[in-house]
Amino acid sequence: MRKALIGSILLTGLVFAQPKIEVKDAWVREVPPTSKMSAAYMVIENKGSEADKLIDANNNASKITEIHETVEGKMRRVKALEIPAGSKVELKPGGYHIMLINLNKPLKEGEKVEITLKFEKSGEIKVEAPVKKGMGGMHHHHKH
Ligand SMILES: [Cu+2]
Repeated sequence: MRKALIGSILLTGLVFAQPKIEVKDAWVREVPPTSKMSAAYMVIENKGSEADKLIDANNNASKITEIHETVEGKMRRVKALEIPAGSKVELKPGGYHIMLINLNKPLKEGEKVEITLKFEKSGEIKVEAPVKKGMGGMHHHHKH
């Protein structure tokens, strides 16, 4: 409310403060046939003037989707991932990631996973993430 008010005064009422989310470079890690889990990585950029939060995710390759972060080699679930105004958050091996749990089938390079990200203010954003062979970070990833 206050932000909107200040914004409208500063911008002579033309623009209200709002987030503008863009997702790019999404990919999912290829996993061995025995693995029931994988992870998705991407860059989430907020080009808007207000922060937003990633609050949920879904995908068509696994039964469960969680937002995770890796701290000191261990993964833990996070409830929400803040995307501050005018900045970007990188989901990458060893850091934040979207965890795909109970895969419907093993993921092979060249396939695509459809991921739906749900933001608090921006709503749902769908991305197509190609499956790629991961580089590094794998070791951390499997130490659950
Ligand atoms: Cu994880």
